[in-house]
Parts: sequence; C-alpha cells; structure tokens
Amino acid sequence: MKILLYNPDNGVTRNFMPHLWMFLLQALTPPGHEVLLIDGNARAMDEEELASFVRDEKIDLVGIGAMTRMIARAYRMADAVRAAGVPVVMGGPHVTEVPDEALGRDGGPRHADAVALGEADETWPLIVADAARGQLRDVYEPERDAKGLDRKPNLQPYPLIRWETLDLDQFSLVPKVFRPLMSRLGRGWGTFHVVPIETGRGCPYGCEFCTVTGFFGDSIRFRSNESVVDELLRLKARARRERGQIAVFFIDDNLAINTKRTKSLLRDIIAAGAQLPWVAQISANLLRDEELVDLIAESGGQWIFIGMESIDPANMADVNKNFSKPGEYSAVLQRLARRHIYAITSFIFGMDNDTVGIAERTLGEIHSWPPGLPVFGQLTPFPATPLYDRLAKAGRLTRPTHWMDFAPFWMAHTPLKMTIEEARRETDSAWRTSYSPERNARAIDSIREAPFRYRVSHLVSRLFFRGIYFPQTTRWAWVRVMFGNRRLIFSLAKEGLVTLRTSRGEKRSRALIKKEADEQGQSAFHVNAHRIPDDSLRARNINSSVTEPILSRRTRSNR
Ligand code: B12
Ligand code: SF4
Repeated sequence: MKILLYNPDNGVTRNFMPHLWMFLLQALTPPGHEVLLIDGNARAMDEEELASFVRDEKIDLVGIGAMTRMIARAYRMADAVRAAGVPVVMGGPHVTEVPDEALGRDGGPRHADAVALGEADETWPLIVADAARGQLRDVYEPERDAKGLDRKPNLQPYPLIRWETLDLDQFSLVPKVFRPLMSRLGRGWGTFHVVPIETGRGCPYGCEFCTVTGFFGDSIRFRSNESVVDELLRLKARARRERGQIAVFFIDDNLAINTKRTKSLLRDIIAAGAQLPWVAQISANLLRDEELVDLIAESGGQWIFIGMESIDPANMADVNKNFSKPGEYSAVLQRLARRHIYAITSFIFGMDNDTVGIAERTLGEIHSWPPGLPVFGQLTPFPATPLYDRLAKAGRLTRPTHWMDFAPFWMAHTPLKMTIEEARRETDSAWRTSYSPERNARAIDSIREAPFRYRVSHLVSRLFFRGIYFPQTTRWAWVRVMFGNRRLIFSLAKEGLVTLRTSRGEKRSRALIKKEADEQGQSAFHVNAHRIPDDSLRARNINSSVTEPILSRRTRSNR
C-alpha cells in the first residue's frame, strides 16, 4: 500500500517543528508499504489540494493526527480524502478523548473510517494489515492489563527513526533561496531543522488542565540512554554532511522528571560527544539542582520551556500545580542565565483568581527576571481533563465543543473574576508589550555581556516567537517585523561583521604563522609568541584552543 500520514495546520501559526508521531508511525510500518509524510504547517494545502494529491499519488490509506485545536480542520481534510474514495484512520489526543465524534456516533457526520485510541505504537501495524486486506475496524485500542488499564509501550527497544536518510526538505526553516549562501556561513546554515526526540513518556503530576497524565499515564517509561545518544549522533552526522544546523526539541513533558536518570542521560550525551543545541520542557521545581543545570549547559541545552502558568499561588493551587512555586521563578531563571540558558516562560490567563490587570502584574514580574521568551495562553478546557469535567458540572462552559468552532484566544468558559473579553484584552496586551521593538531591544541589551551568538539567537527566537500570536506567515509580515526592529538588527549585524572580519583575520594570521613555523621547523607557538602581543589577543576576546596555549606559554616565558 501507499500510505500518507498527514498533520493539519492550525490556520494561525506555522509550527517550527515537524510532529514526531508521523516519523514514529513511519518507522513502525511493516515492510512492503511506502509511507509519505505531509505536515500542513510546512506544506500548506486546502481540502481540494489534499484530495488531488491523494488521487494523483494513488494513495491507499491516509492517517491523520491532530490536537484538539486543529481537529475541525482535520475533519474537513478527512472528509475530502474520504470523498476521493480513500479510507482515513485518525489518531492522537483528541480522537482518543472524543472518539464518537470522529466516527459520527454522536449524531454528527462521520469523518474517519477508523480511530486509533491512545498510544498507537503497537496498534499501527495491525491497522496497516487490516487496511491492506480492506477490513478496517472502527476502533483500535491498546491491549489492557490485569487491572483493565491500557498496556503502554515500554519504549525499550525504541523504533529506529532514520533521521540520517529521511527527506526533511519541507521542514527546513531556511528558505530555499538563501540556502546556497547560508551553507557557506561559518559551520554552515544551508538547512536548519528542529527535530523532535522523546526520551520518555508519562507524567505523574496531573495538572487539572492537562491531558498528558490521562493519555500517557502517571508512571514514566524511559528509552535507554544508548538509543537516545545514537539518535543524536546520527542527527549530528547529518548536520555535518549537509553543512546545515540541527537543533533538538526533547518533547518529554518534563525532561528532568527523574533527576537521577536525566543526569545519567546528559552525562552519556557529553561522554559520546553527541551534543546538539537542544530545547526541553522542565518544571521550575526541578531546576533548583545546580549540578543538573551544569549538565544541561554542557550537553547543549539552550532554551528551557517552563510552564509557569501564573504568578499567583492561589491559581496554581486551583489547577493542582502547587509543586511549581511562583516565588522561586526568579532564582531559577537566574541560575539558568548564568550559564547562558534562557527560558520560554509559559503563562495562562483567565484562571479563576485572575482579575483585570493580570497582564501588567505578570509583566512587572517578568521584567525583573533575566530575559526570556514569554508566551501567553488562556485556560482551555480540553475534553477528558479534570478541568473540563469541573466546569461542565458547574455549568460554566459557554462553548462545550469549542474545538468545532475554534477561535484563537477566545475562552470557552467564563472566568470567575473577569469576562471573556477582558481575558482576551489582557492576553493581547501581554503579547503586544512583550514583543514590541522596545522590549526586544531592552532584552538584548540586558544580556550585552553575553557572547555575540547568544544575543543573535535570542533576537531571532524573539522574532519567531511573536509569530505565535501575531500572524507572521507571509513575506510582507516578516518585512514589517524586520522594519520595526531595524535598529536592533542593524546594530547586531554591524557587530557581526566586525566579529567575522576579526576572526577571518585571525585565521589568516594563524595560517601564516603556521606556514612560517613549518618553514623554519619551529613550533607555531614560539613564532606566535613573538608576533601577537597578549593585549591584542585579549582585546579581541580570542579564546580558542590555539591561542590559549600561546597566552599561557607567553606568560610562563615572561616570569
Ligand atoms: C511537542 C508538543 C508541541 C509542539 C508542537 C507539536 C510538534 N510539532 O511536535 C509545540 C511546542 C509547538 C506545541 C504547541 C501546542 N501544544 Co503541544 N504538545 C507537544 C507535546 C509535548 C509532545 C507531542 C508529541 O510529539 N508526543 C509524542 C508522540 C509520540 O505522541 P502523540 O503525538 O500523542 O502520538 C502518539 C499517539 O497519539 C498516536 N497518534 C498520534 N497521531 C496519530 C495519527 C494516526 C493516524 C494514528 C494511527 C495514531 C496517532 O500515535 C503516537 C504514538 O503512540 C504534547 C504532550 C505529549 N506528551 O504528547 C503536547 C500537546 C500535544 N500539546 C497540547 C497543546 C494544548 C498545545 C497548544 C494548543 C498549547 C497552547 N496553548 O498554545 C499548542 C498548539 C500548537 C499549534 N500548532 O497550534 C496538548 C494537546 C491536548 C489536546 N487534547 O489537544 C498536549 C497533549 C499537551 C497537554 N498539556 O495536554 N505542542
Ligand atoms: S502540565 Fe506538565 S507537569 Fe502538569 S500534568 Fe501536564 S505534563 Fe505534567
């Protein structure tokens, strides 16, 4: 069979990263089938385009996965595929939580021929076999254990995702026109991929608004360190081969949930030289550990996503997230910033104790912390969460099936101390203030002592992150963003040119020195020590493995 795995876009933002489930199911597909992947975020298609693609490519089965937020779009795409005569199987969190909707058993139209409930690692091969025989069942679910609970895949062994050979073209963040030029820059930027890797599944915390504990369970399953390290090494080799860059998003809900295991994994990554720049989600309470933060820095950690949710402890208690203490957020962020690690700090507005002015109060706190990338959402009752059940029981849901008429940043229930419109305005104001050109400039200025590359990475991330809220999917939108931030961009570009010229000059003089030394049969260090005065090296902030010994030798000979 020819199988297409498709992930719809959400119509608002483009994801910077492909979805892991597609690569995972591709790797778990039994031999003898061809699997194509399309992520609507990277390759935009409407219903008719997808149906034509399916017809032209003679696809036999389409698998669609979606979160609640994209489900209405996913259903429309599924309808178009089924109208083209091709069966559709749907999976992922939403259909697991509300399977009757996709199957038309709730009185609505049917959108899928089959649904896969829960983790599909073990059911996917069965689905493929049944589809090949033309005998798809309506529902596929994991086997149950003696207690009647889903039997979860234990992730050991973990499927081999062949990142080194997969076609990742649609997922590169570098526009095609810039690739030839960018591949010549520094260590090469011809392609830039953010690749999702999981090292474990499950979360014991059970926050009220979250679907993870219900979906993946409260006990955690880990991959072996070796399989994670092997995946990183293969990615690293690919980046080198392509003269591109690869960063990793460890998508575990809490990478440090078992600190001892996390430290052992990070040590193994370091020992194997498998470091790639990485991002991960870690809760603030686990970042008290200095040794852990040291290992994060040494293993390539650059950004940590922290679900801070609220600066109000009463709100945290309401949503069962008391383990995360707003009072220690500042210390945690400083601990990270000392190692040039910054945080994506995520907040939820519209909690029951929030009142008008919550944006200003939250921003007041944020501005007293090291700079980061704040993101603001609203409390959303996802189906099958304790939050959904509580609000439904209390008759507080204003749009009980909010996903069918998805409206970004428009709450589906009324908070206790403000209106839905007020919550929207607070959210809008928080985004506007946080990503204004003035705020961007202040953020970069506050880390002026940090090396150049950290400041550039911070600015680029800021410009991308504002796109989560402000539509930024067209070229024109980008031109406006760049224009708004032109002073900052110009001053960093100028500094970049100077740095580049200096380092090229250094490279040339080192080559010259080496040549002379080779000719004279002397050590490069001796010649160098006569040539470059210490001060000039220091003034240029040169700190490479070549110049370090030069300086120390020089100092020794001066004694
Ligand atoms: C990474 C991630 C993201 C990434 C983007 C997704 C990406 N490109 O990977 C980022 C950070 C951008 C993100 C953003 C958001 N996310 Co998110 N995200 C995750 C996270 C942490 C990991 C996803 C993952 O890869 N999991 C591992 C894979 C293996 O699991 P899986 O996707 O569920 O797939 C398995 C099964 O579901 C099934 N399956 C899935 N699809 C299909 C399809 C078929 C055909 C079949 C057969 C099976 C199948 O098979 C897989 C293997 O078992 C999950 C939490 C989690 N642990 O899953 C939240 C999660 C998916 N996100 C969630 C939410 C709410 C969001 C946001 C809406 C948050 C916000 N308020 O803005 C945004 C929306 C993004 C958007 N584009 O609009 C919720 C979704 C809940 C729901 N019911 O929809 C989750 C579950 C977290 C939570 N707290 O509840 N997210
Ligand atoms: S929000 Fe994070 S910590 Fe809380 S249950 Fe979900 S995954 Fe676990």
